[in-house]
Amino acid sequence: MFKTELCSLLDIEYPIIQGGMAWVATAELAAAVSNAGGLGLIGCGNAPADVIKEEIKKIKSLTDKPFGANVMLLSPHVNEIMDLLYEEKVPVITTGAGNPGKHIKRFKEIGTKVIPVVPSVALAQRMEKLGADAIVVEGTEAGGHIGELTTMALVPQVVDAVNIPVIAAGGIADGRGLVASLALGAKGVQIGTRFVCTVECTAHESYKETIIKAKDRDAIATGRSTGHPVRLIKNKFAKEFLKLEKEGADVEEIEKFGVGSLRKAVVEGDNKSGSVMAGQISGLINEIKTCEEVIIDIINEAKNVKKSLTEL
Ligand code: TUI
Repeated sequence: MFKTELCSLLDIEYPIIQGGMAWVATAELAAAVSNAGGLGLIGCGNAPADVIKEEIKKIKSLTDKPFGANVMLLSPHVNEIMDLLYEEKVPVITTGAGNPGKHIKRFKEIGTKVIPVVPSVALAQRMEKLGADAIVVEGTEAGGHIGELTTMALVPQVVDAVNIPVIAAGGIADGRGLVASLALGAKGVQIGTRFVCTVECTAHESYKETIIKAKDRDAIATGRSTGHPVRLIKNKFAKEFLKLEKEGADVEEIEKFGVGSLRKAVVEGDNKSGSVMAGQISGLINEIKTCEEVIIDIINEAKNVKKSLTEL
C-alpha cells in the first residue's frame, strides 16, 4: 500500500524522504531512514567537501539501500560539494535555498536523480524544464529556510502546473499528513522535524527535547526583513534576532548575529542562544522513536485514515 511512482523512481519501499537538515542529517540518521524503507539524505549544509566525503563513506558502511544528499545552495562550498557528489555517484540529490539549474545536466548523464526543493509554482516549472526528476514543494510550515505559501495551498497548485512527481513538505509528521499530501496530488512526502526526534539522530538531546516540549505556536519565523526567513523554536536567540530586526539593524549585522547559531544548538546543545530550527508540526511530536518506528507508525496510521475515508 502507498506504493507510488516516487517509490519506483527512487527504488524505495515507502514514499517518504527525509529532510536534508544541515548539521542534523548525518550519515547515521540518513542510513536509519534508508534502512527503514524511506530515503535518507545527508544534509551538506555549509560543510566543506572533505567532511561530506567522510559522511558518504560512513553511510555506505551503514546501508546498502539508496540514499541521497541535500545541497544547501547558499553554501560557500557548493561547487566542490557538487563535484564530490558527482564523483561518488550519490544516487539522489535534493537542493535547497536557491536555484540548482546549472548543476542539473551533468547529474542526468550519470543517472543521479535531482530533486530541487522549491517554494513556488514558477520555480517548480523552471526546474521541470531544466530536467528535474521530481520536485519537493515546501510550505512555510517547514523548519529552517522557508518560503511564504502554505503546504495546503501550494502543493495542489504545483501538482496542476508540472508533470513530474511532486513531494509535499512542511507540516507533515504522521499518517494523516501522508494521506492529506496524497489527496492533494503529491506522490510522497518529505519529513524533517519528526526525524530529528529519533534515536538515530545525532543532534544533541536538548535539541530533541526542545522540539518535544514545543507547543503549536512555538515555531516562529525570523529573518523576514532580511529576505532569508527561517523557522525555529522561540527562545532567547529568536527573540534577540527579532528585536534586531524590529530596531531596523542593518542586514549585515543581523546575518552576522545568526552565524554559527545552528551548530551551537545542534552540536553544543545550547537551546537558549542557539538556533533550534524546526517546523510548525513540532507541537505534534511528543516522543523519541527509532526511524523504523516513525515510518511504520506513519504507514499504519495512513492505512487506517484511508480506510475511514472510504467509509464516508
Ligand atoms: O533549504 C531549505 N531549508 C533550509 S536551508 C538551511 S541552512 C540556512 N541557515 C541559515 C540561513 C539560511 C539557510 C536551513 N533550512 N529548504 C528548502 C527551501 N528552499 N525552502 C525554500 C527554498 C527556496 C528558496 C528560494 C528554493 C529556491 C529559491 O529560489 C530563489 C531563486 O534563486 O530564485
